[in-house]
Amino acid sequence: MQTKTYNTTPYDDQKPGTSGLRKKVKVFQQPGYLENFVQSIFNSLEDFQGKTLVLGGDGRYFNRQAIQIIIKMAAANGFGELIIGQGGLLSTPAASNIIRKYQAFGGIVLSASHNPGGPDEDFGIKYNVSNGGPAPEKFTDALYLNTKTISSYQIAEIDDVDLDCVGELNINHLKIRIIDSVADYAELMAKIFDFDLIKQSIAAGLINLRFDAMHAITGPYAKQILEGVLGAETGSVFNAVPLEDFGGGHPDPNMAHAHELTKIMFADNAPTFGAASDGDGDRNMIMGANIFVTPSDSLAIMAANARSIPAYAKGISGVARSMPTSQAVDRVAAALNLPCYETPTGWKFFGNLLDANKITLCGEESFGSGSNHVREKDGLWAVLFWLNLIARKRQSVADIVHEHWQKYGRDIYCRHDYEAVDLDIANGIVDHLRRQLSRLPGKSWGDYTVKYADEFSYTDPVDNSVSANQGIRVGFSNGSRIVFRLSGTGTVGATLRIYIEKYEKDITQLDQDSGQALAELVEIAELLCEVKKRTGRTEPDVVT
Ligand code: VG1
Ligand code: CO
Repeated sequence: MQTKTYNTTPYDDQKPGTSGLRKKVKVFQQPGYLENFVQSIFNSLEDFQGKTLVLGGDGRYFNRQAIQIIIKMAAANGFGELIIGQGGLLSTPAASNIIRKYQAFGGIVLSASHNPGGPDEDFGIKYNVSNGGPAPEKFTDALYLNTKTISSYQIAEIDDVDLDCVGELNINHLKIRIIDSVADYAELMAKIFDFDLIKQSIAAGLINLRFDAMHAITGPYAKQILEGVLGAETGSVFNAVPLEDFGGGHPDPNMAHAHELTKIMFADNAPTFGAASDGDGDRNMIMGANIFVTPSDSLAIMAANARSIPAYAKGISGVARSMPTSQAVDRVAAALNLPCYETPTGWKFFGNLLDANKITLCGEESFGSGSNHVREKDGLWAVLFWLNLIARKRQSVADIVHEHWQKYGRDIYCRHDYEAVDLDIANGIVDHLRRQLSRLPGKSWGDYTVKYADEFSYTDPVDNSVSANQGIRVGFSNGSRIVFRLSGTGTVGATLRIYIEKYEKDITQLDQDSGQALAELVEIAELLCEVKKRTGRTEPDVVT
């Protein structure tokens, strides 16, 4: 195999964010841009010669071209085997599973997740390590340094690989395997959940489900598992064909973007269960007839009921949530006497805790939950968890949620996102918040008295690495909390996220409207951060 070395010069904007490098497709299409980043990944790795690399993506625009380039670069850099999802497709959790199952050295996952796709939209790339999880910060920091000094990259002069045919191909010392994207994942799910029970409940009409794949990667996975294996009616999974531009939509499973599902679930005679997943299949939204389950509640309910699921029947070792996620799961952990960890935003921070078996379940407010079965969050897994739970409890989603609130109280929650904010203004908001921190404790607005105000810093309990500046927290003496942080996944300007929660334990007040319940805290948030004043906007772009 001939390989060619190309000279290149660094791009200065290749710093990985919360989940890899995300940029507009046009940025990735600049000469050498993708190649620089991929070569910098390889330059940050050691001892991978002859080893296996997993490759797959969410199928968005530029996925196929990028995969062909990466195949040639991996070949030139000396990998011994490439395992690639058919058509270049692998959901993020499926890629994590393949890395673990076939004991690969690592994997490259091509995805910009919930961001829109198409020639003028977003593309993304990230590296996952041998435990199947996103590379830790230590690695992404080293990778970024490499992108700043790169001077050449290597390409093997081989033909494009036919990605559509499952099979094996040998080119000199390199083996390329194109595998069925769904099979291994479906097998894993069947080991975790009681498929027979779910199947019976669907057949008996106890569960009548709709799944919105949002024209993204979970389409084929959900079709095969929910309709094929579990017997849901044909058409239960809709928007099931992955499209390069997600049909022009925003593949983010929340009520703002999954309109079609939301309409179905809030109609008269709504199905009993509704769910959606995102661009790369790691997020989930859970709904019942006329009810939406917040992701923070979903995590808490899963933790409280884990023993109902075969894989967790013997109990769980602990739980973790990202810092902005509501404290609902903390209450369950306290009641069950389980360790509970608070990590920075992003799945990479759960990896060590899972590997060390300090936790079994974890989740984020951003519609992500998962367990020790892989090292990514997993949308369809969460859906199957709920289906298994409903089948076991023989209760509606609404009843499960209400019963949980009765027992633990309710953490009323919402997130406000201000997108594409001018970078200087956004940084000014964060500086303004920082400057107030020391003066806030003791300050009151109505019933809300500030108990603590700080900037979250995390020390990993396994390797003691420290991640500072992970968001600003303002906690009140009544348990309410406001968190501010800038997104690390956007591609235009800055996105300010404001997370608001209030704890309600009065059982006569559990059903209040969250907008009304949180209105006062929303006002306090504005007094603190001045986002409306400083941007001239009147409301957030997205409320979830
Ligand atoms: C967002 C979410 C975060 C999630 C990340 C990746 O990050 O808030 O919880 O882990 O996306 O999810 P940020 O930095 O924009 O807030 V995905 O589904 O985009 O891989
Ligand atoms: Co995602």
